[in-house]
Amino acid sequence: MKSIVILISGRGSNMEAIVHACQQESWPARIAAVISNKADASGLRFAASHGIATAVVDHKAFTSREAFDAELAKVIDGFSPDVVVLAGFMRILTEGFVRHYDGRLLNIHPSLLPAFPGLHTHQRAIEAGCKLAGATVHFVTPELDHGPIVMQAAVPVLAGDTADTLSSRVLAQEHHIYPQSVRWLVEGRLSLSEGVVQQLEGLPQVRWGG
Ligand code: NHR
Ligand code: GAR
Repeated sequence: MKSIVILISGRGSNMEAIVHACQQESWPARIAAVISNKADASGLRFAASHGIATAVVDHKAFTSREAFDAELAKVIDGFSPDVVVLAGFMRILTEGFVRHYDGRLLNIHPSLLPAFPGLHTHQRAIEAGCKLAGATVHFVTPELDHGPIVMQAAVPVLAGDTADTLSSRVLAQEHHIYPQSVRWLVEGRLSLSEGVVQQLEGLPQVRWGG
């Protein structure tokens, strides 16, 4: 049985999708803990109500990113995870932290990387006149939103879209591709070898949400 720790900062709908898929599809894994950098993250209530351990490591209580990351890693490692999942986690992580979880740390980013790394992706995609938007699951590397890509989902950008309408279309796809990717990682069907994604043949790597 593998252990998964999920990091959130807010609503945690991707975390919920992973918790449900893990239970309903009987993954060889359990969600050992949900950890937030914000005490008021609403996702913590969902986790607690599902009997999952929760913890808060408030970044504002630390004077440096290194000190925050060191405490965060200590709390995470208390759950001995095989896999660590960033699900709407909003703090940039230091190189030391990322290297400690090499090959075990996944993120979902709400754009078709390498387009639009960083924040405000939906507004930027609309302003750029993109006809396609989407989400990307990737292994986390020190360079923000530049890690090896595992899976992408694409959706159309429709006339009249706002950042809100586009983000909810993308989010619905995130809830498919993120649990799928985490499942492959805990099942050993997906791994990272010297910075390159190794994936068993036949696993879909793209999804269309049009
Ligand atoms: N850390 C590393 N080293 N590499 C990545 O690829 C990371 C990462 C940490 C988080 C998620 C990412 C996203 O999917 C992620 C990927 C936060 C920011 C950010 O600017 C940017 C990208 C992501 C997460 N955070 C501000 C900061 O100063 C705070 C913003 C806020 O609190 O609202 O850390 O988009
Ligand atoms: C998701 O769209 C996720 O891709 C994005 O924030 C949302 C979190 O929703 N992540 C980032 O922007 C990371 N910087 P959720 O809390 O409901 O999963």
